Amino acid sequence: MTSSRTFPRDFLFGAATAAYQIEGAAHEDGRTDSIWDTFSRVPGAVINADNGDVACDHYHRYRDDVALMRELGLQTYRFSTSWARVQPDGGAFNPLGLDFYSRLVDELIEANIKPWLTLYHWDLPQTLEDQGGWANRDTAERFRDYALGVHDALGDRVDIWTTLNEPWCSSFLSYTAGAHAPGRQSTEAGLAAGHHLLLAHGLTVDALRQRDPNLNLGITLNLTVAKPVDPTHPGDVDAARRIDGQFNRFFLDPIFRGEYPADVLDDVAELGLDAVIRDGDLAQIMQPIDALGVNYYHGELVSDRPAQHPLPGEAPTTRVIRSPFPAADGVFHHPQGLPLTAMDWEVQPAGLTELLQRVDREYTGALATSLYVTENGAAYDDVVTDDGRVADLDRTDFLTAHLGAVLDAIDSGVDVKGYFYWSLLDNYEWAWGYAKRFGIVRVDYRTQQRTVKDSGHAYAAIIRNRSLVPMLTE
Ligand code: GBH
Repeated sequence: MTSSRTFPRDFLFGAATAAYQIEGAAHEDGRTDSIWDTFSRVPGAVINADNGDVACDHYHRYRDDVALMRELGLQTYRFSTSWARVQPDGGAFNPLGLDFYSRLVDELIEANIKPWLTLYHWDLPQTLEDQGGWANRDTAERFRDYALGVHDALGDRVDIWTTLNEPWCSSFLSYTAGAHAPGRQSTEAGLAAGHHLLLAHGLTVDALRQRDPNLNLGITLNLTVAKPVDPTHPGDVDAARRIDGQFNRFFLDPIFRGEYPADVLDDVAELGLDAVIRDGDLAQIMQPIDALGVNYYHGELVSDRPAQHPLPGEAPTTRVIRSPFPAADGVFHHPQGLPLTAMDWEVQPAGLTELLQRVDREYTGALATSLYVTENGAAYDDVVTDDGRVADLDRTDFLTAHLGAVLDAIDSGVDVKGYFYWSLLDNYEWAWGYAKRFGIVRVDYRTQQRTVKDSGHAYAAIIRNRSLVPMLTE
């Protein structure tokens, strides 16, 4: 164990959600369909054909939800705005949609909780998808305009703005694998989407910065740690390189170095990426940013040879899912023998320490870019006891182990400034529908009743004490 289990004075504790996963009110106050409204209705795309029409009904219950956050002692709350609510059909701004976020922000500030805004958590207006979606370059400019409109409404009260949540998911998982909305299955479209998302980020940071130099601007990436099964087998080493290339370096290198990694460009040569990148794009993408959000769930152990007992992969939906990235074909994920969550993801807190150290060393350490863990969490098959408690000790263990991993990174010299548990509430887990629960607060989807789980109480104690020590001795 390391020396201190206490968090730095300015370290922020929070929890995260996303619009489509919690809001519901899918057809209210002028909101139009997003690609998730459409995709959730594609036969076989989502378990139980679940959709976000009602979700956690947060649109109507946000006041109670903010009261819960206050009860938990959260210092910050990461949420996303729904593009189709703010700009139905991607066109004129909708005052009713903006007003919802304005009321939410007021409520948060009133509760002394810092609003952390994400402009895009996967819910593209369907109209824009019909015009080519993220495979169409225009979408990047439309995104900047949307961001400026949200800033007009909230810029006086929100000072931390992140452009995208996990562009890997919005590009390769959504346009190449077809596992997420819009469910397209084109290698070329996935690569184009990846580039246009990065461009959207760069255009938006630039535009918001010009508006107000005092804003804190950033992006959230889903990053991973990839290790070869056998470090002496070149095929395994190359498999780890390819996974690192698509998840991490494809996004980090343009943002922080203004270039795509040469080996990844080689991997995808002849697949049309060159034609999509225009002169000046990389300079536009490489804007100085104030915050890099890291979403970490688990690492990967990979090989060019199949595992004897492979880990289960995607949601068991009935659509055929393709590989997300051309260069990942022929990469096999091997189990590391670690405990599994209900998603069958391995619990690997040490990977978070290693990841934060690596990002600091290779990308952000020398810059004025602060590191935050903007998502980390676990689904478990929670059991409600007779007296109505949710005794989710496994989630409490997950949370304390990962907060410990963050402290390990801090102890080693990495300036990590905050942590958001995913998620505040049980919610719509994309292709898994309502079958997987990540919350520190349970949602009964029949009554919409919220119950703070034991893990939520444990998190509240950690936040109160700003230390893991009570958790180790209690
Ligand atoms: C996050 O995505 C989302 O931001 C959030 O909305 C979601 O609810 C939450 O996590 C929980 O899922 O190696 O091809 O098997 C997490 C995204 C999880 C990205 C697993 C890649 C492995 C893909 N990721 N993952 S693969």
